[in-house]
Amino acid sequence: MLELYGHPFSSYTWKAQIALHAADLDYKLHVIDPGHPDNMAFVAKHGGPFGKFPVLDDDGTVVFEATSIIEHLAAHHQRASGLIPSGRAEKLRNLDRVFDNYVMNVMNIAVYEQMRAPDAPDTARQDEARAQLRTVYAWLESRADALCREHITLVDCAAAPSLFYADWVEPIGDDCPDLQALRARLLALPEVVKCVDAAYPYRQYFPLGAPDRD
Ligand SMILES: N[C@@H](CCC(=O)N[C@@H](CS)C(=O)NCC(=O)O)C(=O)O
Repeated sequence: MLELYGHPFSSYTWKAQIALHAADLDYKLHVIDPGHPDNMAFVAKHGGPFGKFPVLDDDGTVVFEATSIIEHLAAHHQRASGLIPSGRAEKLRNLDRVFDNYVMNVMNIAVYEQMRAPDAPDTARQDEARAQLRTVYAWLESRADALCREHITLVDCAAAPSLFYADWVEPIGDDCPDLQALRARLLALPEVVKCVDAAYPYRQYFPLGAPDRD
């Protein structure tokens, strides 16, 4: 049994979960919260220099970083090999970096700032993150129509949680219809719907306030 350490509301946990769902691999989710100190200790020990999740335990092989988890699944589980098809691997890995570094992590700047100082966040910092999101949305707009068209790949695993949450922080504007449509295609995938549904009870905790949609 594959063991995944993470949280149902965590964007990077979704990324690994979507890959597991797409490959139809059974796994147990060990939730990271104060009610499960053993799980927190496992992640502190195995989640890289900053003890982050998700972390995968595959029969004793322990992997952190969502992308590395997907690389591990694709390399070691036949049913997951389609997540990184060899003919398109370089392009997919490049777009995976774009979604992590320029969508997910930029969106998180605004979120973490709100968590750091809920009553007096640095709004200039948050506005800057929102402006960066608008820039990356414009860059993605010309590439979005080609994405999420066949079976699920590494890029879809990254794009779904990135765009789900980034749109809550800075809505994708009507000047980016193909990106809006990509987000809708991703959120309609059963593999993603499972994550959205499992995260629903936690929406009230979204630091910037969750919109009444999705
Ligand atoms: N680069 C990491 C990022 C993981 C990450 O930021 N995880 C968040 C949850 S979505 C986390 O561990 N937050 C708790 C913490 O930073 O202590 C990955 O791709 O897995």
